[in-house]
Amino acid sequence: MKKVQVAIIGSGPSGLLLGQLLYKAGIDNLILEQRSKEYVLARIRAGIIEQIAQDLLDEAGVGARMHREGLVHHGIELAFKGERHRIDMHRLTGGKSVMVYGQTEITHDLMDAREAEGLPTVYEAAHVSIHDFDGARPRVRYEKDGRTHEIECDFIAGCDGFHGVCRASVPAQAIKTYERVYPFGWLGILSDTPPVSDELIYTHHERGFALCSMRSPTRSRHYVQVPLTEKVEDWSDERFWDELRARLDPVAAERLVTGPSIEKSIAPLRSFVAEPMRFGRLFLAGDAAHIVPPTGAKGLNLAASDVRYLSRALIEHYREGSSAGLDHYSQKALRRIWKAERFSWYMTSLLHRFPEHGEFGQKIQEAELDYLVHSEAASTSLAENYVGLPFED
Ligand code: RFL
Ligand code: PHB
Repeated sequence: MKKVQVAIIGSGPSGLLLGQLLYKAGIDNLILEQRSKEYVLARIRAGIIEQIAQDLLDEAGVGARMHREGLVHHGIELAFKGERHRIDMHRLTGGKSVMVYGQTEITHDLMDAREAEGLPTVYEAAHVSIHDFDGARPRVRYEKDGRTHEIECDFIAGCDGFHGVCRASVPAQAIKTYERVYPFGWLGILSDTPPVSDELIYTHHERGFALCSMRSPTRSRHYVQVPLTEKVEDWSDERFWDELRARLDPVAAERLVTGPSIEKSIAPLRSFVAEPMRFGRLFLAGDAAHIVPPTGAKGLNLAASDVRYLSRALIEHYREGSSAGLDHYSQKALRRIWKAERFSWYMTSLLHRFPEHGEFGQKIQEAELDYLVHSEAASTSLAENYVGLPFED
């Protein structure tokens, strides 16, 4: 039977980044991915990278293109009651910033580095299943080209996202989950049009939330809040642009440049945490263990921070024979996760229209936004969470 030190399930950002960091430390690993490489690369998702995630990509040796092509952002804009207000994150956090660089590009860079080093990834691995992770010799089984393969490993890293097989393989009595499903989703489009502004605009409006984001000076990413009953087929590009324009402040609406969409999709919004994140020799990381609504731009960044804890713990285990890092992984990661869950829930509650909250709810949101942009203390709290809280270890 084939053997590997760490079997990684999933080639999203969590799995790829973990694989690269372990490889750099001399720990051999195999990635099993159920989809094709092209499918994984076609998914348009996150776009805001915190400093800690940037540092980790540098550590993994894949940060060069991000530093060349990414856009450094020092602030964000909050719009409500038809006016925009800037939150100067750089000043409020003593010099911190975030990077605008697409998850697709990060995935690309990590896949290229993995290929260049000749590290193994099995794409289109069907019926992946994990076994004996509560014992000393876990195994992973999958099918490929009509044959069944089995791999023995020391550890399994469950980096297979929210719908993956790893969390689902844990006995129900060993895991507790916490969840909030929001009564709306985000309809997003990608287009080769210049961004409305140099910085992201998060807009509160009685018609619903809107976000103007970007991938480059010539490529924009926009979102509008829609009810969960909406179907993407019912949204022509024109309808999308009209709805977005109706929610923007007059200056942004005037500046909005429209064009054909390259991608259009609806994502539901959810908060979710599974505790713990370790089951014997199985460790969950990223979306496999938790989901945040995208309003705080934290999903990908949390995945990176899990991988930082997990990679250090595995390296400590192999180098020093110590299990301390592995034993504390779940507790340390969850402490950070719950703070990002809180922030993402807060930003979602602040900026979206909740029909059941009525006009009173809308007035409270406007009062909170007014307080937020005029109070140094409240702005600082927002800024330090947005750029990413520091590690506490
Ligand atoms: P991923 O990226 O979901 O990758 C998991 C990988 O595992 C594979 N997989 C399996 N492989 C083998 N066997 C199985 N049984 C498997 N089951 C699944 C999947 O094919 C996939 O390749 O998780 P990871 O690596 O933890 O990364 C997390 C981030 O992708 C995620 O947090 C963010 O993208 C979340 N997210 C967003 N975050 C933001 O910060 N800003 C955003 O705008 C934003 N938009 C989004 C998002 C997530 C979305 N999802 C998950 C539906 C938009 C969407 C649509
Ligand atoms: C994005 O560019 O896709 C994006 C940016 C900020 C968010 C969510 C998504 O809060």
